[in-house]
Amino acid sequence: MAYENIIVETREKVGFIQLNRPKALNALNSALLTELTTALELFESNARIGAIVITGSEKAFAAGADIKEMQTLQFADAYTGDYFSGWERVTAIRKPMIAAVAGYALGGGCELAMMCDFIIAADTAKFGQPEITLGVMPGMGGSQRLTRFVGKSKAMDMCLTGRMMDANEAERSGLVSRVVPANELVEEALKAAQKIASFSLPVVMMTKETVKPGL
Ligand code: CO8
Repeated sequence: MAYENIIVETREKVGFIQLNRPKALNALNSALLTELTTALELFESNARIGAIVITGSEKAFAAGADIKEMQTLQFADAYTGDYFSGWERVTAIRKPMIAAVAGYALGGGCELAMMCDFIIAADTAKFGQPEITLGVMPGMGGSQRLTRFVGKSKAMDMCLTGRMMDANEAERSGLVSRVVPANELVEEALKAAQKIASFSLPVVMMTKETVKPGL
């Protein structure tokens, strides 16, 4: 498949996906979602791949669901058409996914990072659920995931004020597993993914499967 909104590469035993809509700060539109789920499912079915890294650009992992695509959407159409259901294909992936986040991870961008199994953040990362400032609410499970990861008080603070959390606060809060210098982000994420991919694939997959119900 020819991808227009993401870059897909194989690095040894790791599937590498870079979101690539730089002019829109990697805003997540339907075309990007279709490409992302296709690439993930191809890595899932490729026996040589043991782990997956998803990253964005230096400025933005993803600045959210695509506001321009959503702005004409009527509530009834979004609801009956199950507008966000495609994201369940991301959470259905059974191989480990690492989000390597630099810059903005906002709204749906923060949610995509949280759908991954862990987040490695650059020291430039900024996380937030600013939906409330647009008159909408987190729509892809983010309000529940964020609460499970950072606790009620901080999740309420983030979702109700729309403020951003920097990388250090995100690490203190348990949202990210580690913070690294921005220029080492992709290398560190790939290193972690290669390590995972060096282990027994069935055991890696079973480990992910058994950790998930605890979330
Ligand atoms: N969607 C579409 N385009 C975007 C988005 C986005 N989420 N974010 C940025 N862009 C575009 C801008 O429109 C701009 O394009 P153009 O040059 O054509 O005008 C380009 O990216 C660059 O953006 P800025 O000029 O704004 O860049 P700055 O560096 O000045 O600011 C920010 C960066 C702070 C990230 C700023 O762009 C911003 O605040 N973006 C919006 C962030 C946001 O609100 N995200 C949440 C979106 S809603 C969501 O994710 C889930 C909604 C669930 C709804 C459920 C109801 C159905």
